[in-house]
Amino acid sequence: MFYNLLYPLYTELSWLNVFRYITFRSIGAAVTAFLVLVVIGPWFIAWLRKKQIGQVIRDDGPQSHFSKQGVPTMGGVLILFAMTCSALLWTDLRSDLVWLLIGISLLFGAIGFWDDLRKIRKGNSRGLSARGKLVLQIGGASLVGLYLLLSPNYDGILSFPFFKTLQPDLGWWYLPFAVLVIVGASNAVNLTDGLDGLATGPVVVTASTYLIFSYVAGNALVASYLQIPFVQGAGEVTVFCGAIVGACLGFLWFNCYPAQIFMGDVGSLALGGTLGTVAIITKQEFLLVIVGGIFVMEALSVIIQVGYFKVSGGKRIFLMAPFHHHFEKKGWPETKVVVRFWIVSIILGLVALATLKLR
Ligand code: 57M
Repeated sequence: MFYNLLYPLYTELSWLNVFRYITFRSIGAAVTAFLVLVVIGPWFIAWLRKKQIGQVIRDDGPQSHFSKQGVPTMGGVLILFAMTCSALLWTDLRSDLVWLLIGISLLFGAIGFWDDLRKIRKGNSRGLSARGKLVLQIGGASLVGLYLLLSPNYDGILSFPFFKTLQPDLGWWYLPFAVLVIVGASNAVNLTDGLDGLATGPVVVTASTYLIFSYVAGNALVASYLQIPFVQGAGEVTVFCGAIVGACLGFLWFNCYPAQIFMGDVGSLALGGTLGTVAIITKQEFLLVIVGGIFVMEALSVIIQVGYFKVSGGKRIFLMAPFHHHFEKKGWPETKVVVRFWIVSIILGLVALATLKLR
């Protein structure tokens, strides 16, 4: 909005020219989202407590989690509010990519909201059926993939980190691939969100990495020099990533150990789906496997655990899946698991950035 309303006035007030710059607007989006979270957070947490919108703790989980019963949840509502307000203020509202990101974040957020509400109403940790959630997610992700593939500026060509000449064109097969990336990312973040701040930290790292990649992808000269696909209008994705980073840093202010609030499925499904969509829009899908390695590792640990459990007649590879629970069961304190996962996430973010030069 600022770009659309204030920048055109720079002929009258020259300093308004600053709203033209992606970097300035990305920082503005991050700071705005952060402040919205930090200012409204205490009030929102108190309101959730008053309404008894608290986490139901499963009885088969780690013993250390039982004390978390009743911690306010659905903090993702505030994350989405801050992200959306900040994006509407700081992005170019004529950008279809911005509306695509706002749409997918609110749609996946609504799926998670419905799931969280059912858990709270039923007083147990079983919300929407896994199948029901999956169908809704696939539907939403398909709409995003269809829109992009029907856009003149978009194609089904895949790019790979490290291999600049490997650029297969999937054609319409890109649609199921895009759905896999968006739905996979959404559920992987959902599985990761099982310790205080555990998902929030890697989301900040991932969004920060894509903030840089989308900035580069949106600049034809730099994209060509670094041999990554040029994406018309990706600069507005940069500003949106700034809003994600700011909102999640603000949420982490309250979600760090001992958490005063959990994001709920409304937050984890939305953030994962949005990051998956950012990866698709910027044509850096495989980069998500690198920078989002924590999410990949957590999801894989569940797949391996459940698969081995079935084929081995009840044996387990990990003490408990997802992977973070394995370390809890080994006796690591929750904060040690979380900070070490953050450290790995930051290293993976640096490796992802290094692929810009290693081509
Ligand atoms: C998403 N949700 C947390 C909170 C958060 C197939 C199976 C692997 C599914 C998986 C599962 O149920 N996943 C659901 C993870 C839950 O967090 C809520 O959910 C939202 C995110 N979706 O925002 O609202 C619990 O996580 C803890 N938490 C924190 N701090 C936070 O900031 O401490 C969350 C956020 C919260 C709180 O305790 O209640 C979750 O863990 O459910 N199942 C599991 O992850 C279970 N694993 C398991 O069953 N493993 C089996 C098989 C199936 C693989 C095995 O290893 O043999 C574990 N989770 C729980 N109990 N709660 C272990 C059992």
